[in-house]
Amino acid sequence: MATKFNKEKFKKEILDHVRNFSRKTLSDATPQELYQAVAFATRDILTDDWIETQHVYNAEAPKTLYYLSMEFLVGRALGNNLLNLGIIDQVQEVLKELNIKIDLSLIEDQEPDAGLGNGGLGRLAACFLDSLSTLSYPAYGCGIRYNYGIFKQEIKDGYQIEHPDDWLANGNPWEVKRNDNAQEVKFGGTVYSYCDENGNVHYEQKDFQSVLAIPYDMPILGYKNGFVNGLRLWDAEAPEKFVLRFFDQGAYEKAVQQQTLAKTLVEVLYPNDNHYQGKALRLKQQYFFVSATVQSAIAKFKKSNANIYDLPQKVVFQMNDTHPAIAVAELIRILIDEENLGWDDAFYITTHTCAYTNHTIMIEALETWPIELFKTLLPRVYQIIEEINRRFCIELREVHHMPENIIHDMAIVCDGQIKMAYLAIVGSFSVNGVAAIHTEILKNDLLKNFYNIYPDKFNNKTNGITQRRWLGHSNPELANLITETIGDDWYTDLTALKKLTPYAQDSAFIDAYSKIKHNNKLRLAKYIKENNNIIVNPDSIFDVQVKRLHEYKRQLMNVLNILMLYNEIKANPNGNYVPRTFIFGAKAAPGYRRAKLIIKLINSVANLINNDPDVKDYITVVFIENYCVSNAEIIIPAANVSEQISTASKEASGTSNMKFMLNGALTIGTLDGANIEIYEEVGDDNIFIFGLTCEEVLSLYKSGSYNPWDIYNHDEDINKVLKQLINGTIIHSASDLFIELYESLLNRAGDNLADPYFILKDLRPYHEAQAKVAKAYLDQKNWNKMAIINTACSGKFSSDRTIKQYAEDIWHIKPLILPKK
Ligand code: 26Q
Repeated sequence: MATKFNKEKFKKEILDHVRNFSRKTLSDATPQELYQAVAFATRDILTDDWIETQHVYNAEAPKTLYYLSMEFLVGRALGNNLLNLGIIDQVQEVLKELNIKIDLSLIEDQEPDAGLGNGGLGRLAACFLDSLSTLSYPAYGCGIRYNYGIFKQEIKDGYQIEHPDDWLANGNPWEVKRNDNAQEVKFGGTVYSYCDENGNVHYEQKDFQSVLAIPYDMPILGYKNGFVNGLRLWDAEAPEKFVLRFFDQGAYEKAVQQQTLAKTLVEVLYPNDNHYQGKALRLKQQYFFVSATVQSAIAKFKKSNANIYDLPQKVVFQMNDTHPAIAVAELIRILIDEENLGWDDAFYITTHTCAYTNHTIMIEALETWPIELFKTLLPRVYQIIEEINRRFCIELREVHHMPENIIHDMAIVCDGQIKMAYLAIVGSFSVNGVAAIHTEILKNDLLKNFYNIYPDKFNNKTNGITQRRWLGHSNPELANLITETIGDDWYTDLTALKKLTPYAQDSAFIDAYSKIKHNNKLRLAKYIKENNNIIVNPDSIFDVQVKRLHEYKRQLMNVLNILMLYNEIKANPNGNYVPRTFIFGAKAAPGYRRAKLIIKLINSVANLINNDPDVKDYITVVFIENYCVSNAEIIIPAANVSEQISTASKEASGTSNMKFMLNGALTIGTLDGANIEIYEEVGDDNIFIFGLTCEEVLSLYKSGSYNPWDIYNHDEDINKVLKQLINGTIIHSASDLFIELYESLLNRAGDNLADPYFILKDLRPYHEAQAKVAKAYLDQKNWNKMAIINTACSGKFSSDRTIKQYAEDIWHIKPLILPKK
């Protein structure tokens, strides 16, 4: 059912677009103008598929998933769309025949990333959309059309500087505005209740401010199946713009307020990752897109269904973390206030329609909102949350016979705060974690009280990634080699990679595989030369840690190990060392001071090492600016070593670990998140595991018996490195710059434990594991075998597998069959 490609039509569209939109001939068009032209021509092709998919939707009215997420970190669309349409070669021919001199990949580089997410959670949502369409499941992604996505990072004098990400500056060729589906969302005001003649109580919100939610749909294509779902991103507009013309003071003021609200609402993505900040605007954003989505889902449902009680058979809302958890209360509100249902029916329908995914056990990431703020902003929704809580506490007392102290701990509304995770659990029929160990920690630790009363709600869905983008698109040479060797089934069934296992013993295959890795390293070396002006040795180990900067991810431990290595070489400059390039990429939340200081430390250590003639042949340190989806596509295929070194229990799953594995990097990692499942797939011989286990970490927290000074006093090498943080070794002129980091590793401060992430505790085992990595790399043939085994064993980590599990176990949705063309 692959889309028909009409070469002459495609050519004409490119020429017409350049002519009509840029008033130019092709030879004068800039690369950006060429991108726009190719994107519009491509959009024209997929539009027919999109319309057709919509027709089937309308005819069949299948059960539909609404994936609610504050973040969709999609990245670029052009290359991915060409891949999924199966027309890359044809488009390349067209460019050639049109005498266009620049490469398709350079045209693709003109597209700004759709960076509407921070990291793992947002990228997971994007991979899920790709899998949903490839598997033909009826689904919408629902989120916010931020005017500014995740900030652009510049490194200046070693420090992170943030710049706004004006991703819509040149327009967005992929989106379609849908005025006909606009929704009104109401904020503030007062709730009045009145009794009708039958004695039923009704509620009405008055004196509110309203915002118009306008959807923009972006097409999400399945892989060569003609299936197109929509990513629906809501923009905000002020209603009744005309009111501004009136002189009535009250109306004028209100109109201005509404304008301001609409303008600020969707302005920018909050750049926090795994850290909660209780800002009123964030809560407004959450309610805005959730209310618009729930309203439009119900309106659509009612078009083809007469009975509102059938909602759970036709609609499922998956809440991506607690950020959209307000959906629970909003759905109850609509069912009661607008559909005139009683509480019990509204609650039953809601708790059979909503499902919740937890992505973190980090206490500082758990969302709670002050009652006062909530009540002022969303008075009716607050009443409903209070009522959910009141009834829940009664259930705990009367049905589950819970003691009062436990009821207090489990209450949704308590001590002036609303706990969104508890609201999500009580309001959902499914609660899932994102890797096996993470789900176990939820059940036995963080959410154990809830697990005790609702054991059947809890389930695991180990994360996955889409092989279309993370191998097919980002590593085309390896994709081709694999297809030549075992066929192309892997595009839609990643477990087919298992067939590569025997080729790990095949010299010709090993050579071809390692040649491709080398080419990918050259491609990254070129990127680094252009962006950092650093020349890296492509024969050195490319050792990569790319992810958000967070203390629990322990980039600091990586740096301390580099300093230990540096000291070893300085002490014995004539020794034999395996050359290594340490590559970092990481954005820090703009308000996270310590994370930003760690970026400065990495850059300062890079400066020290890259300019030291004693060591620069053995170690190079590179910090790649502005880590994002599009440079991840260059970085990951070039890696030999994948750094997955979080404090055990802290990384819910991780997903870059899977991307690296797929592309043949060996993991050095802790037994945390999905690393454990990677370990199970590849076995002991093909991974470097070190450090504390989850159990050990959790029991050290409980006993409080960890004292980093023991390590400081007994391990000379670690002692030396710590002193170097504060004695001017790293920056001669500013020896006190990193005192904060030194202190955080050794001394407690207020509520903060000393070395809360066990960096010093795991540093020696990490250093030893790194020595094993170096030794293993010397045997290139065996290293390549291990790399091939990693690729061959990565089948489990396709988001296709994850999505099938969600669809079958939680959502109960079925693939839609499109008519044959
Ligand atoms: C919350 C409130 C206010 C402002 C921001 C936030 C906020 C935003 C983003 C809180 C958390 C996040 C992101 C969390 C996240 O990315 N978690 C990651 O999810 C991945 C997908 O499941 C996992 O693989 C990672 O382990 C997990 O860290």
